[in-house]
Amino acid sequence: MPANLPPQYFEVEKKYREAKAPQEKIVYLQELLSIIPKHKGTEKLQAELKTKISKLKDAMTKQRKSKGSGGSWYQVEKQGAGQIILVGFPNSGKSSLLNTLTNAHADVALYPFTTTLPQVGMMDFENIKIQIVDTPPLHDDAPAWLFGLYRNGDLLVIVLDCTRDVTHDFNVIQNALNQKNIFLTPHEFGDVKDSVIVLNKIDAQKTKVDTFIKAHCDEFTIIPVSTTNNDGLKILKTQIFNKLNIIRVYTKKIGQPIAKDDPVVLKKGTVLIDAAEYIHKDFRKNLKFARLWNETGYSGQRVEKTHILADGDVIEFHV
Ligand SMILES: Nc1nc2c(ncn2[C@@H]2O[C@H](COP(=O)(O)OP(=O)(O)O)[C@@H](O)[C@H]2O)c(=O)[nH]1
Ligand SMILES: [Mg+2]
Repeated sequence: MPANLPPQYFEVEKKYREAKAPQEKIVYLQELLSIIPKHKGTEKLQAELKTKISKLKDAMTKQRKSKGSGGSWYQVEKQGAGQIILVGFPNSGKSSLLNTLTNAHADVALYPFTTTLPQVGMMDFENIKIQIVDTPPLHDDAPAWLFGLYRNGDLLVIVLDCTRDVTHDFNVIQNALNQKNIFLTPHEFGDVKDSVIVLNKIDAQKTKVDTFIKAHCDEFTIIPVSTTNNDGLKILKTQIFNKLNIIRVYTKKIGQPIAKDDPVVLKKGTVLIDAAEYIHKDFRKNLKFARLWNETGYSGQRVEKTHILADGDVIEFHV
């Protein structure tokens, strides 16, 4: 056991040991993983936790298959180029946002707690699709699986209601997340969860949102929107894409023209040889060279296997 684990680790570990339901155990194990400082000395422990998580998940899948139901536990399988989780209080406009950004038809209501289960839609962004997950509201009795959903998502979109005190609401949300070891800003313990803050209902603004923006704009990406008149939604879509830290790479067949319609989605920072292997597992071994086209200066030049790819790159593999 590495000696330098933070005290929180042991608190959460205790909860893990006491937890009975496998889904609850998974939540605590994921929390432990996020708390562990990431360095060589903790690699073994990280691997052990990951194994425990996957064993529990396997057991749950088997149980679901044999019993036909997994109990009141919800997780959303990832689809598309990234998974966005909407986070917020009742009535902040999460379901409205899901419906406007995607083809989903989630219930929207004047009264809170309309959404009790995660609802999913796919958002078109240029030539890719991004998954948006609407969630039950965050409140004192929010179920443990809700935090599992937050933790597992690629990006949290925190939806605040401009007709309320957004500074207060944001602080409450941030505290609730911190208590579950989900941190939106750099912190001594735990990883940082990527986020975007949406100031919804900007059409009906009652409180001063300027103060909030001034106080938080250095640390956060903040986007005022209205699902009623669609203000800000285009900017929101672009920011969601930017925050996902992904790139779209296109492959071109030798002798064929460039077609930029069906990209491969990769993590920002991916190098050519890893992209090659992702596209075809034999390419790592067989790749002789590759040529690159893009809008920032390449027009078919040969590039190194360690070349870092960028959004919009077109590659021609020679094997
Ligand atoms: N004025 C205004 N009202 C909105 C906006 N977005 C949502 N609403 C209203 O806010 C209420 C709650 O919306 P809903 O999407 O159900 O919120 P949820 O509980 O977070 O899912 C509904 O009455 C919506 O019509 C907006 O941009 N402007
Ligand atoms: Mg809702």
